[in-house]
Amino acid sequence: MTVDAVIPALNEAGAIALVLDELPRPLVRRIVVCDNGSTDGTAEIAADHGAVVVREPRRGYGAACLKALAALDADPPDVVLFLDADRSDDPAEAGRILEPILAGRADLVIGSRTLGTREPGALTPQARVGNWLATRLLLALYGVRFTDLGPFRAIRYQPLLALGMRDRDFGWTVEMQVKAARAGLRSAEVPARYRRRIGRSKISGTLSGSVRAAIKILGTIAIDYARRGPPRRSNARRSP
Ligand SMILES: Nc1nc2c(ncn2[C@@H]2O[C@H](COP(=O)(O)OP(=O)(O)O)[C@@H](O)[C@H]2O)c(=O)[nH]1
Ligand SMILES: [Mg+2]
Repeated sequence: MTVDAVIPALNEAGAIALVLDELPRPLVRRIVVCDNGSTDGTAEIAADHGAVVVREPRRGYGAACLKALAALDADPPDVVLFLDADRSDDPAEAGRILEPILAGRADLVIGSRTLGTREPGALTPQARVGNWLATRLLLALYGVRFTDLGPFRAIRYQPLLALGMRDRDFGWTVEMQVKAARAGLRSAEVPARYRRRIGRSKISGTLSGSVRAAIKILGTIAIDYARRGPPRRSNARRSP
């Protein structure tokens, strides 16, 4: 199976080279970095370290992921691995994240920072509360058991396209989990370690970012459920 990696990046010049160098290359065919208007040379560094760089001038985590996925379309992989550009996720764990998919046991794998070890201060208290609340809602409303909405994740490419991902910012990760639950994809979680980021946080490290992310994440769940109601029971599958 071919695996391509997607890394959204906004001003991560201090971290992106390490992330790219630490990603186990035999596992990953291509790495697409979507630069979201960085002003610190992130795009140039990424290109120097072997990434295919695409640019999305409109800000937003989801917008960057969508642009990177569009770049895969001409020569699609079997699996897409997502991770952040700030070196919070440990690229050396890519093999563990991919394993349930490569073994044919899952379609979507979330690297769970709740199950893994967290460096003190890596996950802010507001992010932990938000994740807890969102994953409780996913269980109550969709019958799927997740412990995190973490960015380090892998998903089979064709089922991902079929989900019709749309969110252009902080709702991206939860949208994928909600739509995967509805589509009956087999989901799995593996523990993922989480470190303090290099550089400055743009989302959970600021009050406005946290509030906007919380509203967007909970709103994504609420709007989906209000529009489409409970998922069909036969779709509530889980990997063994
Ligand atoms: N906030 C934000 N992050 C982006 C954007 N585009 C890409 N990113 C990347 O998304 C990842 C997560 O952002 P980060 O600031 O680490 O959020 P945090 O982990 O909640 O502190 C990083 O790799 C950013 O570089 C964007 O438009 N806005
Ligand atoms: Mg981060």
